[in-house]
Amino acid sequence: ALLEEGGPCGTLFNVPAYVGLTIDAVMQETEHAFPWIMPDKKPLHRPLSAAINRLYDVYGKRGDNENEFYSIFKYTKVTGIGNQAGITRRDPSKVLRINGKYYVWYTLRHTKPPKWNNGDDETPSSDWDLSDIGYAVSDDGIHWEEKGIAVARPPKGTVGDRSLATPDVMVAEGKYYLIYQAYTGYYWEESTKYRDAIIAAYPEQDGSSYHWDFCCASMAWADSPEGPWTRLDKPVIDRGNVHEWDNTCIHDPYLIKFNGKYCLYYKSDSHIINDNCLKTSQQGVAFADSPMGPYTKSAYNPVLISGHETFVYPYKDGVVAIATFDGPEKNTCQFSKDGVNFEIKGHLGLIPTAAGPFNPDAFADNGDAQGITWGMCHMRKADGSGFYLARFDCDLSQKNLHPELKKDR
Ligand code: AAL
Repeated sequence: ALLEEGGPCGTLFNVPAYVGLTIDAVMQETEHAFPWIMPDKKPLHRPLSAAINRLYDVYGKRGDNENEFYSIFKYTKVTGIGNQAGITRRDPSKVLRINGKYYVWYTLRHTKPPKWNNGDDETPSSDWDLSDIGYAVSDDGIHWEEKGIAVARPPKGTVGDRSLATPDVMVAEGKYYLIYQAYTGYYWEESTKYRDAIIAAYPEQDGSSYHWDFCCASMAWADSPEGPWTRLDKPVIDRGNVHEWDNTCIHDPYLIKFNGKYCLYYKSDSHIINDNCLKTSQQGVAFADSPMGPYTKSAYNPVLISGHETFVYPYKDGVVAIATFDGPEKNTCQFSKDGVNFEIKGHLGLIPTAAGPFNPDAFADNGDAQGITWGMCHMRKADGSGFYLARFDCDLSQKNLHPELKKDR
């Protein structure tokens, strides 16, 4: 029964432990979170272990149940954009509420089955190849109606002609913006050229591990969430040069407004080792004064040394980033006052993969963001043929909940 929904772990990426569990099993699994109760003062009359010292010095009386940076996660099957043979839906955007309805955008692929890294004009080379940006609406976040394609791939010869994937959405200055990974060229030809340039610059390092998922992020804008969308057909943020930490890709672009700036968080990795680069998934941020950029990468990048897909939200007067399943700080909830320097505040388990939270104040920039209580994420199909969307619920919010969030509880 445990293998009913999820398949065995893939070989391509680390995948979270719950991939092999049914959604129901994951819900049971995550419903246990025991609080701790302890005396006020550290005992001085007996020897204390390192762990007991940490309990008093680092964690204190505050149990995880009262920690705003801690939550369990529950998972719920959804209708309309859930598990469906032959269709992949993955990497959902944040969820928006517009005129009383929830909207989500995601990678939508309805093609022949992928041949990993070996596709052709009609056969995808990965689960997110030959995709477009789809979207769906819902009254309750559980029953969704797929409305179809929001942004389709452009004609050949244009940035993003091979695949558009992994979108996020922003509302700013009276317009809607979608940002997404844009893959260009047959077999990601452009990417291969770029990979070869890295190999040529570092001949002494093992080029065989350079992966092929090279892309930039591009954008489209619209006056309404229903479109029509106007694609920019050019990068709004591009990979770094061969010597930089983000020399492979701009993945998982995610937009918030913070401290007066449009902030674009993204994941990258380098596959080269030098003073700027290490081989693991990392995340950086870029800032702009206008929604469509230009986005200037922070000189401090990377700002997170762990996590796979970006999972950030404004919180109080700062920004929370959740590091999922890669790197030394995996499974942590981190907080930053300036959006750049993050500190670990909580440890999490069974974190949603590729989460797109319902984030009512993602763009409010009022120094009092309320956090999140649910969102959408993706799950792997049991037969490994693709992914589908599910809902997660959590409590990563202030006690005094945002009216929008309160309504949802
Ligand atoms: C995801 C994301 C990006 C990658 C691929 C599709 O989970 O990290 O979007 O390119 O996998």
